[in-house]
Amino acid sequence: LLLENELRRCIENEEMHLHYQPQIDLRTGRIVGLEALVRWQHAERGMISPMDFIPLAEDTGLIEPLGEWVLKHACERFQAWLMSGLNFGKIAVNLSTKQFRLRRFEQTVMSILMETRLAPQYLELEITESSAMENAEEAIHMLNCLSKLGLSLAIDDFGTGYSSLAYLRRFPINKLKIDRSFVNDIDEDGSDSAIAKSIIDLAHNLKLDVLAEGVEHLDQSHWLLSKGCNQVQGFYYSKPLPEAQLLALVNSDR
Ligand code: G
Ligand code: G
Ligand code: MN
Ligand code: NA
Repeated sequence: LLLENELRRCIENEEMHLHYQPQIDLRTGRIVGLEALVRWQHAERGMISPMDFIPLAEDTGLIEPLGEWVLKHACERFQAWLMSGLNFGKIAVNLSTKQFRLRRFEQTVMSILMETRLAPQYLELEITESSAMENAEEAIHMLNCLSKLGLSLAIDDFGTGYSSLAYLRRFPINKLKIDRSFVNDIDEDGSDSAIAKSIIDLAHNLKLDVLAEGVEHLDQSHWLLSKGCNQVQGFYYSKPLPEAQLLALVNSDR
């Protein structure tokens, strides 16, 4: 309860932060997107992981204001960067299961896009595979509403859920993100690499982009490139960074 009250207060006082992790096009080596990841820097407890407070927020209804704050802040920052001549491609925002199922959620997204003046093609929303497959008919409806706004949709943590391929084909999505558990030992030719290869092929057959998460070594990138993976994200390229460090990184590149 204590933590719940503090979470409420922190959302109200905007004591949350976003970090941004670059997404890289494997062929060109260029940044083509940023994933926004929320951080809660607690005065006494230190950094609290979203893995701990997102479930809390979902159980207490705080996911609605928290999710809106994240989305609005991400769109606002991205638009500010565009105005200053910095184009990172897209800003990807994670949606929790409950948040994505909120009634009229697409209206919330539309209002935030209008308020922040961000053109929808710069926004990508990520929903996890398990959240998409839970009540898939309803998910298809929601995804269609979101897709009509002109934004992109990605399926996160792909490979860890139980996808029905028949549903997957009906989702108006643009990208599959291979869960990082399959990327760890990818260059060792075991079952993980077989799964990763299957996801890459599946994505291409469905005419989707495919991004591998959790890339920590150059060898993994080489393997992924050789199998036709489009994009990568991971500590090898950059960990999630606060805005100042992100801007320092791109400035040092120029
Ligand atoms: O960034 P980190 O590895 O600590 O993230 C842990 C988990 O929290 C990941 O599964 C990530 O998708 C999730 N997460 C991070 N930021 C957000 C957010 O803004 N909204 C939701 N729903 N999940 C997030
Ligand atoms: O579930 P989702 O894919 O949104 O989770 C993203 C989380 O993965 C972030 O919290 C981020 O800190 C973490 N992450 C990003 N890159 C790497 C990586 O290369 N290795 C590991 N172990 N974690 C990563
Ligand atoms: Mn994600
Ligand atoms: Na993931």
